[in-house]
Amino acid sequence: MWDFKGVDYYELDALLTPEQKLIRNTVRQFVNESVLPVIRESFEEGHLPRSLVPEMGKLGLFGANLKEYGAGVDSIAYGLIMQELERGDSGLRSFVSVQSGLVMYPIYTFGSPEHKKRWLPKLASGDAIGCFALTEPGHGSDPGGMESKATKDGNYFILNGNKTWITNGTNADVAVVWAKLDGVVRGFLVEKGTPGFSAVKIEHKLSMRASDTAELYFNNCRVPKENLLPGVEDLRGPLMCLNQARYGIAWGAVGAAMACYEEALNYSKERIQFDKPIGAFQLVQRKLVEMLTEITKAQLLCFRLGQLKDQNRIKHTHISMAKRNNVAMALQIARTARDILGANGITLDYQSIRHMVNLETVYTYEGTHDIHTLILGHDITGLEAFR
Ligand code: TGC
Ligand code: FAD
Repeated sequence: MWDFKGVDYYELDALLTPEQKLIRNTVRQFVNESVLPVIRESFEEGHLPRSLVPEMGKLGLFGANLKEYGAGVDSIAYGLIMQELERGDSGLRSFVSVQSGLVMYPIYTFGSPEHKKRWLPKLASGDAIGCFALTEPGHGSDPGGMESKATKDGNYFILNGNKTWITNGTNADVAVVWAKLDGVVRGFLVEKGTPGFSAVKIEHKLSMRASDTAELYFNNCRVPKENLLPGVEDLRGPLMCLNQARYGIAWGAVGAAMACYEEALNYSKERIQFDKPIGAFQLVQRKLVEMLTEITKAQLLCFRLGQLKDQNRIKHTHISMAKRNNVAMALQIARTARDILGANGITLDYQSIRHMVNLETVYTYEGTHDIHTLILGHDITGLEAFR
């Protein structure tokens, strides 16, 4: 394994504040010292490296961009955290994306003062884990068609329905569940152990193996009426959460791509064929040059996206462009890195194939590549092509 030096061809470091660099370097060191030594085993065994959760809590990685309950870092620093985590493994970044963008964010933004007091400190420290349940077996790209339903019964809501592909579903102390109440999408906080709520781990995944994914069942599940998120109605609620997580993915994908590029570059300088390092062949150089160029373009996209977010000028379509581009870019780079590594590239002794298979999930979740194409197509033409 080679030491990771970072990929910064256009000297973007010069544009970072000392605080942003410090945060990036701290997470980089955490990934080198605590994540990389254990990630292969977790991936092979097919579970989240749970021992890292308290450490990430201590580092302030959960809800890092939230004021009062988190460190309140700016959007570029938040993105750099995601980049470094995904340089370790997409599963780890997923864990933090869900905890921060999909659980703490909706409680912070739409929750009551009691919800915030009860959950945010524990979620920030990692003493509690959360999950976000939007997708259903019959409604992935089209969450507006969801069938999960809540009905009112005195001081309770009765929840019925199934959710699937839920990251952290089996580990979660609290699930942010989206279901229709009188035909309108609403968010409910469902606590572990609530009668009628169960979670079953999805086995045999070949991607995101270092992340736990579950199916959730709500069978006449009685949720106290205070657990309704009061601050939002309609699909806007989950979509606003997705904006936070998709923003993190755009940065995270750059991290995965950087890991693969560095691995391929180092390997190409050491691997000898036809009496020369393979990096001396024009075809390999072209692949490396294309990888570096695409990473640099993606870094610039992220940097500007972060500025727009901090200036409150970001649109969800800006985020779609960066998620769509950067994940496709990272997946292509992971595949090319795997190719440069030859047969060695198919083993977990190297990182590229682990990133490659993880990125297949990232390409699909949080809006598939093609759904983001349609979101952007809609924005620029004014013509909707979903239906
Ligand atoms: P559509 O009519 O296009 O939009 C409904 C209204 O919402 C507005 N809107 C948004 N607002 C804020 N943020 C966004 N991202 C928004 N997208 C759309 C839109 O402007 C409209 O507003 P208005 O005022 O005109 O009514 O809705 P639609 O029913 O046609 O559906 C399209 C949509 C947006 C749902 C679809 O394009 C989409 O995004 N599908 C993807 C679903 C998805 O991303 N699911 C993710 C599940 S969670 C997950 O994957 C977690 S992975 C966790 C991990 O990291 O491990
Ligand atoms: P579908 O929507 O069935 O799409 C299948 C194919 O059809 C795709 O290629 C898609 O682009 C295409 N397609 C669909 N509609 C159109 C259209 N209108 N035009 C053209 N093409 C179209 N969800 C959560 O709620 N919470 C989570 O924590 C979560 N974590 C996940 C973790 C993992 C490991 C995975 C794999 C998924 C996770 N998801 C989660 C679910 C994820 O968000 C969905 O898988 C995703 O939204 C796509 O839905 P689908 O799989 O049902 O695919």
